[in-house]
Amino acid sequence: MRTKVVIIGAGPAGLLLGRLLENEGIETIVLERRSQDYVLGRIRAGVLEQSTVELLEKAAVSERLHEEGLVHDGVELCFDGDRHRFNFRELIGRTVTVYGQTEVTRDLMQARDASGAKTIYEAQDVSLHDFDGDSPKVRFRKDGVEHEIACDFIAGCDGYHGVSRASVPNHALRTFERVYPFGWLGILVDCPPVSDELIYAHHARGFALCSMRSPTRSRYYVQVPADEKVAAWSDERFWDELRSRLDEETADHLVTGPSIEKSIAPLRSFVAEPLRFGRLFLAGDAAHIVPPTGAKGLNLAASDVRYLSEALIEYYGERSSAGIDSYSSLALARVWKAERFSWWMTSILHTFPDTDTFGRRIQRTEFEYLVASEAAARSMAENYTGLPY
Ligand code: RFL
Ligand code: PHB
Repeated sequence: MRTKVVIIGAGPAGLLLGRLLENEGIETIVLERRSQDYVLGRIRAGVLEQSTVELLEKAAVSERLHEEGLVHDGVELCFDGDRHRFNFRELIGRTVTVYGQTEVTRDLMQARDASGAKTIYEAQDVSLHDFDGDSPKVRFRKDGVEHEIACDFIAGCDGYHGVSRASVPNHALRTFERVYPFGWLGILVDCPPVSDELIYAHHARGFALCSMRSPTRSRYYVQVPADEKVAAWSDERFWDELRSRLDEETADHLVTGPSIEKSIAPLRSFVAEPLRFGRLFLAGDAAHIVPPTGAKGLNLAASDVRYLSEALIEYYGERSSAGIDSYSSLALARVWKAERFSWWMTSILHTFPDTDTFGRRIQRTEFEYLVASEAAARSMAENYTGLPY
């Protein structure tokens, strides 16, 4: 087999890159370790920056997003029961859209199938070869048969645990990491959301988030210790804990029901540099992780893909390497700003085992400053809705 770009991973990064390249006539093959149903079964992100929506429009996969996505003008922060709304539209004239990652993935998969572009699911033992030279290759096994694809470039879009970053020699990679001593226990329920907008809550018992997927489906999270087990959390225990961390009015309005999904996600900040090694590029979670507090993970995957697709389109259209040469530095500049924002949101909203009384007062003062200062609120709004490219 031969193609122009082999894309490893059929998550949002890989599928969106494939779509943007296919639209320009650049042939790709996507290799995915899991089945299509498994990929669609993962409940993950929910908030799209305005620039991510614009990129999905450009990729011509935004029809259902515009029909079903919920445009949110702002979010609320709640600190020890004191709730305040931040109106992004008023502050900076931008909004976010609530539309599940599962739906983004489904739209991209359907568009890819309709275009006839090749996706190989359940590709086992994917391995990357010769990306430091001019003729990279990717090998894999499917239904017991070994295959090899020769290509011009490999795009490693295979997430944090993927094979792409692991194939880069250690000495060529610099990594930066912070692991937080807690995770998020999340549940999905077929109940109307407690509020029209997201509520991020700080409480002495820990962080909580009220989010949603649609007017009839809610997503809620509570901060739990890193070693917590899902089995220890009955639905009833979850609802009691969530209520205890919210302001009274919100707690009273909470509509509860049986969970249809319940899982714990660990929190981590991570960046690998650079994002290019010869003819291999890393994009999305394969290259960096943010704690979900800033709702940036999926948006950063889209941001990398925007830079990378433009670079590859320039390479094939104009035979110029300028774009691919600057991909890593351009993408990383935006990645680090989202890392900073996600770290900051995490640090003001969670309780840390080693936070003393001074630290809690500083967290409280951050909240009061945001409420009192339009400049501070605008800064948060600008970061939450997505920094300009
Ligand atoms: P993905 O989605 O992990 O996709 C990678 C794909 O690669 C496949 N793969 C392989 N394929 C072939 N060979 C191998 N050896 C392979 N190894 C792996 C995997 O099966 C998978 O299909 O990475 P991608 O595309 O970079 O997308 C990143 C996003 O998924 C991620 O950043 C977000 O989900 C993070 N995130 C959020 N981001 C937001 O922007 N807004 C949010 O509101 C938000 N909320 C969240 C989140 C992540 C969460 N969890 C579970 C970590 C909430 C949570 C709870
Ligand atoms: C979600 O709905 O899953 C969600 C929303 C906002 C976040 C993280 C997750 O910051």
